[in-house]
Amino acid sequence: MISRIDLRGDALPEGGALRDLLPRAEFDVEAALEKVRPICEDVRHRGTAALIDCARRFDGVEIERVRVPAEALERALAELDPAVRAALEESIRRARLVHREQRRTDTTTKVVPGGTVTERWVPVERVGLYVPGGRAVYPSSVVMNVVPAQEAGVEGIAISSPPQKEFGGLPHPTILAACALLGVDEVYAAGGAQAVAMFAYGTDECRPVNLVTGPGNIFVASAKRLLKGRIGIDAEAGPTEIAVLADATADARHVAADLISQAEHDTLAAAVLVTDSAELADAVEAELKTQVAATKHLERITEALAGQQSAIVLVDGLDEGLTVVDAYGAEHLEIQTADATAVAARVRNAGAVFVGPYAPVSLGDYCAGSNHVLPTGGCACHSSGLSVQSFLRGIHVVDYSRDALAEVAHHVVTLAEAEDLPAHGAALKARFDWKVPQSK
Ligand code: HSO
Ligand code: ZN
Repeated sequence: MISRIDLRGDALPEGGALRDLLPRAEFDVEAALEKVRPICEDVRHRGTAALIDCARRFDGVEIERVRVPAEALERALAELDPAVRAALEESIRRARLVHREQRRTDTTTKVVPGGTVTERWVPVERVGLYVPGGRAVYPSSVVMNVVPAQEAGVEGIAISSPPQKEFGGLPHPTILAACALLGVDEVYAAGGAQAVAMFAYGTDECRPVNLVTGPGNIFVASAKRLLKGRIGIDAEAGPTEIAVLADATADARHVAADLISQAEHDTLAAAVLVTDSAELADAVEAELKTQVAATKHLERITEALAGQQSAIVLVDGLDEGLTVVDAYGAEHLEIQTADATAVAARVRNAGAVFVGPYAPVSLGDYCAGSNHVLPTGGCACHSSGLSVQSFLRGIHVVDYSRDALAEVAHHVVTLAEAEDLPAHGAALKARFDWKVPQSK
């Protein structure tokens, strides 16, 4: 049901070699580019007409317009199950608490008397947030994209989610209700690569955006790669991952339930247990068998756990366990060990860390206050999840007086000459009667 990788005994290989031993899903974004390119070109040239054709071709539904009318948003909110509304409201409230604290204040550094550099944090003007549809209907992802954008002060927020045949060509009603709850009224029924192209190039209905964020399938990731530069992107999100670092003190029932929880997303989802306890490994495997049998999405979960991307990794001790989880760089990492807080503090690479027995990944998916749009595929080694920071740019504002410039002019001229760029130096000399001021 789940494979084992036994790293006990010999010393662990270094960095890249260790990473190659660890399981990972194949997610070939490059290979999808050839399919995605003509779709994006079509949207670029034919706009809404192309999106309507895509809806017919990929979503099996006839639509007349892509923009979701205001009445549909209002209706979805009015018809939203009150318990779901209350849960979404709590999710939003907690996410706001955390993301509000991430706001940056401008800083001004006095480099010399009369010479300052200010870093001014300015929100991106207009963003397009992608929310998957189809098998994955995630109103929680609306929350996780919109809240940081709003807290960053973004003024133009547009959301796109695939049109659903079942709902007359509109995105899923719970997604529409979540948009309405968050006060987002610009919503489009477009999915996949075509949605990213709509955001990048704009159409008669949708003005182009500066930045596209949010998870999606391989075609969304591929379109992001193709259009990056014209638009900013957060990440090329791949299938979701959970790694659990556990020792003999962990409860096998919890560990198994958490591995299954993320395997539920996708047949390519990764569930990895890293442990120094062979007894725990056996107990978790036994638990997986019983618990999986009782799940609703049995086939998907079974395939994800049996896939090459999932495994139980046996290590000699917690230090080695930490080396392994750092090499893996999981999207989500749970620490289920004695003194979990201290162990968690030593983690270097993870999208988000969940500490101890009462912080399962599912909590973070919905209601911890943390963000659930996180780096996958090992990108946690160099990138962070979505935050207020994702929607801001830090602009350096340079302000020097004549005296402050005179003081450093000779260094600028020297460096300009060293780079064979004398016109750079001349720009300074022009301000001082074509002479380099002598330093005091
Ligand atoms: N675990 C997913 C997010 C999610 N889970 C949405 C449930 N709904 C990726 O972090
Ligand atoms: Zn999840």
